[in-house]
Amino acid sequence: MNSKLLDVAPEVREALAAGRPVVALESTIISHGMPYPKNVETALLVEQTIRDNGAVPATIAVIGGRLKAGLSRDEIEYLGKAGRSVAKASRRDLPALVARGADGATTVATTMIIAHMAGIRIFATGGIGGVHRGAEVTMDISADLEELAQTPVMVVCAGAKSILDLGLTLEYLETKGVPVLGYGTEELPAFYTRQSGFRVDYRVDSPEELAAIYRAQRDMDYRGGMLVTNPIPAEYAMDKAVIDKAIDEALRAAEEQGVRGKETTPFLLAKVVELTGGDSLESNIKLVLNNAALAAKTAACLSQQ
Ligand code: PSU
Ligand code: MN
Repeated sequence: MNSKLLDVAPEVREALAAGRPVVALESTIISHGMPYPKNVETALLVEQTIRDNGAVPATIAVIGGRLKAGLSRDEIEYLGKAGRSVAKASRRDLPALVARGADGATTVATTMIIAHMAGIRIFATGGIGGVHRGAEVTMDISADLEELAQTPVMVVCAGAKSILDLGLTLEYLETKGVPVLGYGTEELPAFYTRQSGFRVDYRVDSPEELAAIYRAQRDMDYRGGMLVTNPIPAEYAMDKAVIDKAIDEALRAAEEQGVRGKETTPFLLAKVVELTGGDSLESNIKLVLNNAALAAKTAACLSQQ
C-alpha cells in the first residue's frame, strides 16, 4: 500500500526496498507523553538503540499535513518543543489534520496506520491505550485496540498502565482476535511494574519466535496485528504501592476536574509523572529503550524470513 499523502524518509525507503529491518516509533509519546527536553533526548536515544540493534528507526508523525515515516532531528526537536500544543492524532483526527496542512503527534493507532502504509511491520512504544476504568459507563475505549484488530503491525509495548482496566482491555483484545504475547513472561506487565495479576495468551522467549508468530498470522491473511508485552527490566521497575497511589490520585483529579475524551489519557499520564517526581519518567524511558531493542531484534528476524 502507498499513499500520495505519505513521505518516507530516504534512509527508511532504502532499507525497506532492500528488505532490511525497520522499526516504527510513535510521536504522541514525544509531544504528550514526556516533558521537554527529556522527550527529545529520549526520542533520539530510542532511535539510537534501534540502530545499535541492527534496524533503521522510522519515527512517525503528521507535519504540515504530510504523513511522515522517518523524521529528521529537527522535526523531532520541533515536536518535542511544541509539546501539547501539537494535536494528539488518533484515527479520527487524520483526515482533518491532513486537509488543513496541520501537525499531529501520532498515537499507537495512527502510528500503526502510517507504518502499514509505508510497509513497516513492527513498531515499538511504551504503553498502549485500552479500556478505561469505568468504561461500562463512559464507553472510553482507546482506538488503539480497534487498530490492533484491523492493521497488520506488531506492536511492542510494556503492557498498559493501570490507569486502565487491564482485565477489560484483555477481554476486548480477545474479542477482537488480537494475540497478546508475553516476552519472557506468562503475566501481562503493567508498564511501571512487571506484574499485573493477569495472564497473557502465550509466553514467548525469543525474537525468532515472535517473528515466526507474526509470519504465521500474515500467512493466514488475518486483518489485524498483534501485541507483544515486554516487562520493564527489574532494576527499573517501580514500587507497586507508590505507583498505585499516584494512579488513584490522578484518577480522582481527572474526575474532579471533569476531564473527558481525548484529554483523559494525556491528563492522567502527566499527573502520574507530577505525583511521582522524576522516578516514573526514568522508568518510562528505560522501558521504551528495552522495547526498542526487542523490536529491532525481531525486525531483523522478520527480514531474514
Ligand atoms: N499510554 C501510555 N503512554 C502513552 C500513551 C498511552 O502509557 O504515551 C499514548 C499513546 O500514544 C497511546 C495514546 O496510543 O496515548 C492512547 O490515547 P487514548 O487513550 O486517548 O486512545
Ligand atoms: Mn479515550
